[in-house]
Amino acid sequence: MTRTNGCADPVSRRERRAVERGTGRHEPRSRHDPAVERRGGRSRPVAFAAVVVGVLAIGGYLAFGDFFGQRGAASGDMIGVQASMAGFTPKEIRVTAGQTVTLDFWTQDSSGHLDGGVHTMISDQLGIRVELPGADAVSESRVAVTFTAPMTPGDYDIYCDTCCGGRENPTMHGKIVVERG
Ligand SMILES: [Cu+2]
Repeated sequence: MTRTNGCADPVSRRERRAVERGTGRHEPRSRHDPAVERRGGRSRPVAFAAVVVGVLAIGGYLAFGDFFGQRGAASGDMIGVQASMAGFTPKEIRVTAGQTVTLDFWTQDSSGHLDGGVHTMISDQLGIRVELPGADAVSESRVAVTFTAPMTPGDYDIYCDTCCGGRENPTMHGKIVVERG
């Protein structure tokens, strides 16, 4: 066999290496041969460790990054609002003009106490009209309410029309406060 260039075909290279291993074992040589090192298994644990570190990093980011990130996002993108016989909690929901917001609208009240079995969140100005079924089989019932805040800053009324006197009862009102961006 004649040596042609560095890019010998894989089969003949493998054969040649097999011959070298069979005929003479020179430790120093194999230590300098990257292919032998790779097969020696030293890099496999390293690769495995790298994968583990990667998974932990991603997992940690998802678990804690999200947790910490929520402090910033909570005031913006996802806001919890509870409906009860006391009205909305919190009563004031602060958003930024033009911002798309999702309210996590939830209740622990059972449907038997509510007209039509639901609380509602209604805002004529913001075009919100949502029914939240009572929590019967589960401990909490919830529904996501997504809307885009108007560009005009100000207070926008929301109310529940299905309990405790509904719209006529001041307690059943809350407000979405739109602040300048
Ligand atoms: Cu209600």
